[in-house]
Amino acid sequence: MTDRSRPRAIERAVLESPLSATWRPAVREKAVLVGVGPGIGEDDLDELAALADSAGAEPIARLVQSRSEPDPATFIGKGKLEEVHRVVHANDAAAVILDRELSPGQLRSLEERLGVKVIDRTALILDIFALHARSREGKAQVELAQLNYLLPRLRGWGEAMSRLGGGIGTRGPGETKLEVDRQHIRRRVTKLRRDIRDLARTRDVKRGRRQRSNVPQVAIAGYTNAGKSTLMNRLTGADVLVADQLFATLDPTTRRLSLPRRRRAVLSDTVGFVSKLPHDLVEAFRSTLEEVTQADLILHVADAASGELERQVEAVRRVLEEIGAGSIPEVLALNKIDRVAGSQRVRLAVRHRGSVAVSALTGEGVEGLVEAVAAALPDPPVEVTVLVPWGREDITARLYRDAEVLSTEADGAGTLVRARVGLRELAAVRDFVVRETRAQEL
Ligand SMILES: Nc1nc2c(ncn2[C@@H]2O[C@H](COP(=O)(O)OP(=O)(O)OP(=O)(O)O)[C@@H](O)[C@H]2O)c(=O)[nH]1
Ligand SMILES: [Mg+2]
Repeated sequence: MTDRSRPRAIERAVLESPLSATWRPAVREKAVLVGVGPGIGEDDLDELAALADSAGAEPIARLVQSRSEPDPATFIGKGKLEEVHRVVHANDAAAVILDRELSPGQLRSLEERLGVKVIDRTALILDIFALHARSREGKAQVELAQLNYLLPRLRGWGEAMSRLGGGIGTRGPGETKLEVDRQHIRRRVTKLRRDIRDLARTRDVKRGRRQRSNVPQVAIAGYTNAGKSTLMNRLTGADVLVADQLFATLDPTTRRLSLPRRRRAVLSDTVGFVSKLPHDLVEAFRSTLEEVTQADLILHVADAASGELERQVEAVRRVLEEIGAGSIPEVLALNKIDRVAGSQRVRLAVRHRGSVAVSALTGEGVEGLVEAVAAALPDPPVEVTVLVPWGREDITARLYRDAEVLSTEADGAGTLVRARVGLRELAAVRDFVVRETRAQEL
């Protein structure tokens, strides 16, 4: 909960974003944070406070209610509702932010009872994404997710739509868009889907080119704010934006990574994860998240200094499963180790066997991490020339199936096949190899 003003870059992005037509806050809006859950404590709202801060709100109070199930009508119970009302109006807060996704009905009745804007966790995250999207693809994806969130919450022309007037959690389709009906929104959704597909195709072409070049792909994945972009910059000299903000990075960046023994890989940094990542966002960002599903290796960056480390690691693995990247090998980097005491480091090393402790900030442990990445990558390809004797066409067929055949040429004793093979295929054709070059400049 800071009172620093909104960073300039973000201010600019807001003004430029087509989605923010109505949003011109002169000051950070005060917001009251509310959490509901069994045994919940105020500390459990740390992340919500960081999210609120990243969305440009100023969290001024935290109220929690321990109950196993939220109230079906108003989410929080009656007594707590009165307390929230009191705190909101005593402090002149402009919004109440809840740590879960609310049903459209709950949202509406809470808003009616509290007399201020009510923002759920999903809307808040969508809001940050809207602030941080830079590329055309990113903006289209965010808008798609926002509209899908909005659709079931629209109740025609009247009150429901007017709640969308400016402010955090509402930096959605602007006022001009409020004058359109559901039908119009549906048409827009269809168009956005098509645009996203086309934009993703362009990226696919680039990715396909990289894949054909046989350079292994390493995707950085991790909880938001874990230090993914800092590590990307440290490893490749890229200049991805680093900020103490949640979801600072949305657009994928790809750079070459030099590995020991003259091997190379391609490293990409992309959108971070968070627990309870809104489903609409996962859907909308599928094409961006696919960068991760296509990787040969996932470099999972976690914030070792966070008290929530274990839960965050779990949340990331869950999203990876959900997008179909669950079986890709992973190297776990325990980042921000500069902020972890010695005794705790030992405990972490035992708990996360095979992980590498690093500090993307100071560079500590980064060399070891690069070694670990290189060791975990698939075998480097080797270029060979094989003399396949007459009658052993099965070998040629195998090379066509499992390797990349570069050329064939008839020879007195058989066929000379030049191919790029992995180490396993190399072992299989070992007896027939007449020339071998380790492919170093791939
Ligand atoms: N102390 C310390 N801080 C770090 C380290 N790595 C990153 N940070 C800080 O953590 C914050 C987040 O870093 P980013 O690199 O933007 O994190 P990210 O994972 O890319 O975050 P998003 O793109 O927002 O999901 C910044 O303030 C960094 O300076 C580290 O090793 N040690
Ligand atoms: Mg980042």
